Amino acid sequence: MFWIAVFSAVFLNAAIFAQQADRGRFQRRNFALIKPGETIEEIVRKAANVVPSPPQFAWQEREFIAFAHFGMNTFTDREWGEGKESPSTFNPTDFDARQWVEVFKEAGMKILIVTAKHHDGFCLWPSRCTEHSVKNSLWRKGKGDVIREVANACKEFGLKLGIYLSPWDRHERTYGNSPAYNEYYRNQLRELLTNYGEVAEVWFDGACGEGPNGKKQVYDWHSYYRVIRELQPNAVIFGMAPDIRWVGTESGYGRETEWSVVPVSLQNLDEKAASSQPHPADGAFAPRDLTDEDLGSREKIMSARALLWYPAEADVSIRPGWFYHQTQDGEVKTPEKLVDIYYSSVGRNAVLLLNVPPDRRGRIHQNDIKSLMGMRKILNQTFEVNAAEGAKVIASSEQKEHKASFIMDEDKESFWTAKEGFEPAWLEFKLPKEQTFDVVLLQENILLGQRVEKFRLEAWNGREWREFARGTTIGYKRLLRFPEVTTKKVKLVIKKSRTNPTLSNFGLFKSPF
Ligand code: FUL
Repeated sequence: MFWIAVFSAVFLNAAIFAQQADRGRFQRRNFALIKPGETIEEIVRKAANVVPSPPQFAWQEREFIAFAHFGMNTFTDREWGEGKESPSTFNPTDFDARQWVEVFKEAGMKILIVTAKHHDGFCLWPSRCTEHSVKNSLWRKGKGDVIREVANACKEFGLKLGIYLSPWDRHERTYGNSPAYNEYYRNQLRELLTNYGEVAEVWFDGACGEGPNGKKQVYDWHSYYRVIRELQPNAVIFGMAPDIRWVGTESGYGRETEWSVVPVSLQNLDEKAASSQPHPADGAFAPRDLTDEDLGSREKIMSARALLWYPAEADVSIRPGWFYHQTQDGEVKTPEKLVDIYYSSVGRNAVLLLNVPPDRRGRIHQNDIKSLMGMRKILNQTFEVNAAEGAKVIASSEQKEHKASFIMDEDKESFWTAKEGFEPAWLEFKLPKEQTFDVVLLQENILLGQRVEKFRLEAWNGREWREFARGTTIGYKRLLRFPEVTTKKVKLVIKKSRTNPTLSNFGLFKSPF
């Protein structure tokens, strides 16, 4: 089914904090305000120094997230339920959350987001707010709690828990009576964010199929954010929310040029107010069009009043539907397709949210497991050996505390940066011996901001440098694929950057194909 992006009332958070990475010299923040009359150079410089908040950074580093659509629709064979379904219809025959989480862990996923409530309003936990939940089902004689079992399994296997709580509710009778439903929704959030330990992500879906003559609920998003900030201060909020933005498709494919810093419009906030509160801009920014091909170029930020670190999450299902349907057992995406999606999401500065819907037993189907494991195997084979390991690195310019050699060391936090004003910058990697590769990995140190706008890669063929790949943005992670290259020397030329570029990681890999 499709996400209906109704972003009219999205307001954005902008936490203020100092970045350790910069030894406290600057107060770096995940937003910047633009004053009237600022030049494009000043705006570009500001954009280059906007950084993720600590929860946004932690989320980005997790890279690959599992989504589990499970609920009433699993048993009615639908994608959108009506809300009139009897709770007794929900009856998994062999429910096993440990099996889900074990599979997701093996696949390399770091968070599991589960549909606590989908649009039909049926709750997978025994909510005190409604009778429409597992407590009135036959499953575990009404004593079951899917969220509890999933949360426990996540704890056991070391995954973080995420919650999808659909704002659109086709069962709840207060829906459409705005204040009453807002209260209902907040109470449900409270239950989920209090009783199940740490929650790493809350997923706000924008879908509503009520149509022009349907119920009109005005969501009080700000009050929802307040509940989340209070109860789970380290959680990120996705979608109709301040922290994480929808990439704009449900295909798993992100943009070639993906800026994590995007313009947002400003609503009643001044710099002083922003600097004095922990979540100053929850409710202060309203984003513009978030599905455009170009969101963050110089042209786009030029006329912005405010800029925000607002990174992309790419959601996609392993099957045609979001929920399990037996008829789709033969349509599970192949390992090769999933690998292509990985390169086009994680490899393009987004986080991948892959939906793998449990079946009517309450388990992950063997076909899905096969594809996931196939994907993992290809990725492991590809990224096992970095052909650039041991390379000697020289740079057109480097800072004393951030030398070119730091790119190749084991320390994840160390990085290279050029001196300011020394663009275009280049880096030369002298490999210990001749190597053959067809994948390159690049990572900027986003704790200082996202900066690179254009780069190319060249290989030395014994006589001259030959270009073999090029790109625009890098961001947290950029992966590029190209026909095999064999060489002893590789050069990265950063043709354009918003300010002195950084690089924290570089890799050359050979895919198994
Ligand atoms: C959409 C929903 O309508 C779908 O059912 C699904 O949950 C998807 C992830 O988001 O907006």
